[in-house]
Amino acid sequence: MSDNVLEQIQSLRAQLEEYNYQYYVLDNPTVPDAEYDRAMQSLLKLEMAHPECVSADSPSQKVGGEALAKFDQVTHRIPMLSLDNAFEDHDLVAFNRRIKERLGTAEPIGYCCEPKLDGLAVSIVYENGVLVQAATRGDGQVGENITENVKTIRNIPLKLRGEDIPKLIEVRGEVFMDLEGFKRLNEKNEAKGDKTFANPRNAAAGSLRQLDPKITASRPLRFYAYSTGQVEGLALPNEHFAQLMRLKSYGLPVCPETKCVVDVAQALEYYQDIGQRRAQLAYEIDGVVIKVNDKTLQNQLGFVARAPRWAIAFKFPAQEELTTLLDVEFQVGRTGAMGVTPNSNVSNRTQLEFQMAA
Ligand code: I6G
Repeated sequence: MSDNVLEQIQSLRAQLEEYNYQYYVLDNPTVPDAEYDRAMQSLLKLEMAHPECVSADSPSQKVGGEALAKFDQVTHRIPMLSLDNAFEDHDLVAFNRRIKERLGTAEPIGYCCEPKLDGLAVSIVYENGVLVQAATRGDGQVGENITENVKTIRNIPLKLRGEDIPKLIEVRGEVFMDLEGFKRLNEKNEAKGDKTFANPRNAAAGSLRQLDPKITASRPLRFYAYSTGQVEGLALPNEHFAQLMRLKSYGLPVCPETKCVVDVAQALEYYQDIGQRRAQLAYEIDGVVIKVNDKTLQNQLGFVARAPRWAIAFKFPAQEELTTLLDVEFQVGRTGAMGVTPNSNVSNRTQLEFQMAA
C-alpha cells in the first residue's frame, strides 16, 4: 500500500469525524448528506481494497461487523447505581433538607438538572481515547457486552477528540430513540409487514439487544452522556456540569437541556419548565434528574443502599391511559430479587418490584 493511499484514508477519516462532531455534538450540520455519503463510500472502498488499514476506530466501523452467537457478561468497574425517586415538590424539598443537614450547612446547595430520558443506561469505556467496551447496566454489577452494537450508534464517537484525554475513561449515559426516528422505524416496519414497537423505549431496547450489529446500525438510536464511572490518568473538573462540558469537548453528546441552578427553588422551576415543554421535546422523558453539582460535596454525601445521596429522579405524574397489556417480562437478579416489566402500548411503564420468597 502506498503512502498516498494511507494519506487518503486518514484524510477521509478526519473529514468524517469532523462532519459527525459538527452534526451530532454541535447540532450544526456543515455538509449535505450526499457529501457525507460520498466520503463514507470512498473510505469503505479504500478500506475494502486495503483491509490491513482497517482500524477499530475508523468511522467506517459504524456500519456494524459480524453477528455474535451471544452476549458476554461484563462486570462493571464501579457498580452502576439506581436513583431514588421524588414524586412531589415536598419530596424534593426534603431531599435538599437532608443534604444540608448531612453537610451541616445553611448555605444553598447548587444543583445540576438534566431531563431523565426514557431509554437504556449504558457504560462506554475509552482507552487512550478509543472506544474499547460498551455494556448494558444489567443488575448494576454485571451487564451485557454490547460493544459492537454501541459502536454503530451514529452520535457515539469511536475515538475521542481534543486535548487532555484520560488514559481510561468510562462514560455513562442513556441510549434512546427520538420520536421522529421511532415514527419512521415503525412506518418502515409496517410497510414491510414487520413487527412494530409499542413505544420508543421498547424500540431502543429491541434495537440495542440485537446479536447482529448491522440491524442495530440500521436503527435510529441516539446517546446522551450523563456521568463518568472510572477515570484514570487525568483529573476531571470538580463539578458535575463542568465534567459534562469536558465530555462534550471530547466529542460526546450531552443533552442541551442540562442546566446548573443555584438552589432547590430553581431546581423546582427547572422541573416545572421542562414539564410544560415535555410534549415539544424531540424525545420522551419521564422526569428530571437533580444532582448536587459539587463533586466534593457528592463525595461527602456518599451512598445509601444502591443509590447516591446526592442525586434524585424527580418523576412526572403518571399519565393515566387505557392500555392493552402486550406482554410481561420477568427478570430474576443474582440476589433473587425479581423485577416485572409489563410492556403495553403506552410508554409510561409501571415498574413493579418485589422480593421473591426465599
Ligand atoms: O438512571 C439515570 C438516568 C439519568 C441516572 C442518572 C441520570 O442522570 C441524568 N445519573 C446517575 C448518577 C444515575 N442514574 C446513577
